[in-house]
Amino acid sequence: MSETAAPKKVLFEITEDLLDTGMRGFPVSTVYTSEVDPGEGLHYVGYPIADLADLDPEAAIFLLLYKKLPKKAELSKFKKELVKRAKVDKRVIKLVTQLPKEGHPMEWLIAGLNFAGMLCKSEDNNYKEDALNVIAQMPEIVAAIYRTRSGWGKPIKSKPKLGLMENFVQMLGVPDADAAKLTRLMRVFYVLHMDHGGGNLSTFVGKAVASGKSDMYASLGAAMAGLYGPLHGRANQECLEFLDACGTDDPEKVEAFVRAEMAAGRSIYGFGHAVLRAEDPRAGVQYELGKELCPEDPFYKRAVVMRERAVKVLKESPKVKNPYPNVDAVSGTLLRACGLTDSEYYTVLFGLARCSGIAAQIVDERTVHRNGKGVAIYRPSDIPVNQPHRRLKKA
Ligand code: NMX
Ligand code: MLT
Repeated sequence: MSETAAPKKVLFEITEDLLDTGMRGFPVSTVYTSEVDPGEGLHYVGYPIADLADLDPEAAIFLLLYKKLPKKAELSKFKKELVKRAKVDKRVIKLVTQLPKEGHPMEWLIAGLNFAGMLCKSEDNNYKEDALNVIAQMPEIVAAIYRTRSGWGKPIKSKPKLGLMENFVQMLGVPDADAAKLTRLMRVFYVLHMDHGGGNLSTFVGKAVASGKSDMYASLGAAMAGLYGPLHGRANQECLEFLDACGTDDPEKVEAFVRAEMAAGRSIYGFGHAVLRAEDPRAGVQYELGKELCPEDPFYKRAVVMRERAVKVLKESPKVKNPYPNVDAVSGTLLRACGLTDSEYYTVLFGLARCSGIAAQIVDERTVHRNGKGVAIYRPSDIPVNQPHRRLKKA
């Protein structure tokens, strides 16, 4: 260091006990799209998520991409931009509809993103172009996966002018569902699930892959492999199965069920968080939405009891740092009540929304950070231990 250079501020001290904790709390980068405050939860560009829940999904995408809420004319222009880009190469749809049924829908989504990359990505690895394209294309890809696997019939023609989630719901064509209710839910679900700071597993993975200058589609495919895990995005599927297994909304029985799950060493899905230390506001918004959409639904009643009793039981465990509901505590319940009864697809719906936030963060990291040069290739270090055959060369 030269004599005049100011000493660098120490942000965080890495002590030995923090190794192998999954980098819990290590600041590794800066992020412009969102923040997760341990007490107050998620904010998009400074706005509390609960205040944004009823926003048009397109306006929320605009917010994450351009860091401001769109004015009326800007939103209308942006919607047209997405409509123009909502073209999926027919071969992508054909390929995703031929995948093996044994695969999980998330495996299909990952394959779908990779197929779309092969056939739709920009020639010059333009992250911004590809971000807009993939955000506009994903509803059609996900709807095709959903319909094909569910045996509901051939993919339905896309009508992007309807709006991102309105079109998605019409392309799903869920038999016997109340389309208005499902659309209301999917609009809120999309906005809530788009982004969660830069440190969640899927976002971290997506940005890491993009830092090696892999393209947007491949980076999002990798990110979705991260989301697939039951401790991350697949907790919404696990949580519905958990409520199903619970089988009651009797508070004493729910509590006994949670205790038995804990005693068996199983996770209490939909509860806990690596950063949050209070109830996730995204859960709060969904519990409220349940009062409007499905107050008498048996799973909803169970989830409401769980909100109190699971917290009570988890609070008794000294190792659990956050006993409160997270984003997955009730999302599957609402999806089920609105006609999407197969929980296997819930993580794909999470991914549909999350890709837009990850894409926005990748655009920032690749084109804005370090004065436009982009964040350097991710390359943390580790400490070698128990490697007995290691011989240091003497100088
Ligand atoms: N059920 C059972 N055990 C838990 C729970 C829970 N809900 N939450 C934390 N623990 C355990 C955790 O496994 C760890 O045990 P050990 O020391 O034996 O490894 C201990 O308590 C301390 O964990 P924390 O520091 O409180 O939480 P951590 O940051 O490690 O993990 C989660 C965060 C979210 C992975 C964890 O709370 C969890 O497994 N929750 C259930 C799964 C879930 O709902 N995931 C969704 C998260 C949101 N998302 O969509 O990504
Ligand atoms: C998320 O939305 O990604 C989850 O809450 C997990 C996280 O932030 O670690």
